[in-house]
Amino acid sequence: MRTLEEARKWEEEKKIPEEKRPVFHLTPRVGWMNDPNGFSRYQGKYHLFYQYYPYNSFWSSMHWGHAVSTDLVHWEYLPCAMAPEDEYDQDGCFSGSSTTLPDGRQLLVYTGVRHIEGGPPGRDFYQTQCLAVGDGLNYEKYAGNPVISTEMIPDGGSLHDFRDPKIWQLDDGSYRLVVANRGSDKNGRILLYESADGFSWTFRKVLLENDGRFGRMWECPDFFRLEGKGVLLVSPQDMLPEGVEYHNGNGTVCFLGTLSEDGLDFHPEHHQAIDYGIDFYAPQTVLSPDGRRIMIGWMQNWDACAIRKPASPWAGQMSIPRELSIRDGRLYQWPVRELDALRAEKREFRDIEIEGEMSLPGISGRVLDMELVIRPGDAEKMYRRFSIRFAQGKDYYTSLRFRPHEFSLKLDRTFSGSRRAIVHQRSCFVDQGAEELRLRIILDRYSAEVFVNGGRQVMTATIYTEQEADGISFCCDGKAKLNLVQYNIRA
Ligand code: DQQ
Repeated sequence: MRTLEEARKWEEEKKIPEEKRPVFHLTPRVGWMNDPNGFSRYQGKYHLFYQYYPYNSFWSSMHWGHAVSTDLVHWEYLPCAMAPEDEYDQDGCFSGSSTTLPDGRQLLVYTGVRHIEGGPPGRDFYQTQCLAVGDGLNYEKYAGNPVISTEMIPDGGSLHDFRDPKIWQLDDGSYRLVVANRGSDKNGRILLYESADGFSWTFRKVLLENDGRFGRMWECPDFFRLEGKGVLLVSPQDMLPEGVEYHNGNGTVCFLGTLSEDGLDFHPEHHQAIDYGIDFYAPQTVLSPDGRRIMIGWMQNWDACAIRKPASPWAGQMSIPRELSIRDGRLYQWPVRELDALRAEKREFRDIEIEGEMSLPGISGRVLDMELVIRPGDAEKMYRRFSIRFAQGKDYYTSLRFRPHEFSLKLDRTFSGSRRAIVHQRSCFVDQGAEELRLRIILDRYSAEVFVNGGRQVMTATIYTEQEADGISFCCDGKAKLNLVQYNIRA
């Protein structure tokens, strides 16, 4: 068992050159990162913790890494916040969240994974909910841990799958949290607990149960009100595909529905994927001081981790933080407006006719923000395929292919330089009534995030193509008209 002190010393010594990281996406200080944790505002800054294994670039004994930001696009590393060094969390400080106590201290709530000596292989642990209290830099685990023990799981729920508490404070000063649990039918469900002071908790109700339709176990819930609707975000494991809405394996689901005034009765009316790309999981949200609900996700998928070379000094990235809104009964996402301040060197083209393959002068790069509007170029004869290639070099590219007759948009990183037999393509169906396709593409050295039609859908993928491959080209098998604005991003 390695202590917090050891972790802090280790990360101090291991310096990764800035040019080996993305420019404006957060990566682990060193080693491995997965889920965002404790995404919150504290003492005038955004705090973001993350699932962290500093000693190597693979998932192992989970610590909490820590970073702060004033604008969500520049991050400063703080020392590792927690290590799994206590009896009740010796097998990992798993995901959780954070809030502020009335006395100004920061409260972290997380899942402690407790080892059971001689327990069944692969199941020799219990998961319980634990606390740590701190000043934004140093945290002390609560002497009364765990505060939600396995005895507090209702109706024969699993003692092994009980994790990822998301806490929030009510107007009356009391607290609630939602946490994921595997029910006796093996499916995930979301349990809601209440507390007057953040330390002493009671079970209140099952908020929502998976009827078997959305994978099996659910992970990393988040629950909030947005524009009068209740929103529940969950990340199911073991999903089965449903058209192009949901894909196999670990996915993300957003439920929108009615939420009673007391916030206790949630009735979903709509569900959708949160991200239609390859790499997005376990998102968590924070409320900004100006009232925006901002979501960040782990920009990786468990089944596709092999995309990254095992010898890399860091593995795992966070997505660009995204502002959430509801339109036409759907969740929309848009990059935080703070990113706009990093835009530099504008290049603009209007009404460019794309026929066959072509590139545009000055349009290239791997760290950029690009907005495109694609319209038919020939009223009589609609084109059948329009594609954009980026991160393009002699041998490599990643592409977006739009087939208007099928309303389908495909993100494809097959030729991005990956040597692994993992998923490299994903598609989504775009709005069928629209005359034009609008895309905002954000590239940052090792990733592409594509916001479709004003954020109605988002497709995210990591790409580890050599940085020299910075070409961008367009191809149409008929005629298309293109408006394009490109900015380089300068941090
Ligand atoms: N990752 C954490 C768990 C969570 C899972 C462990 C989701 O708390 O359920 O690193 O990626």
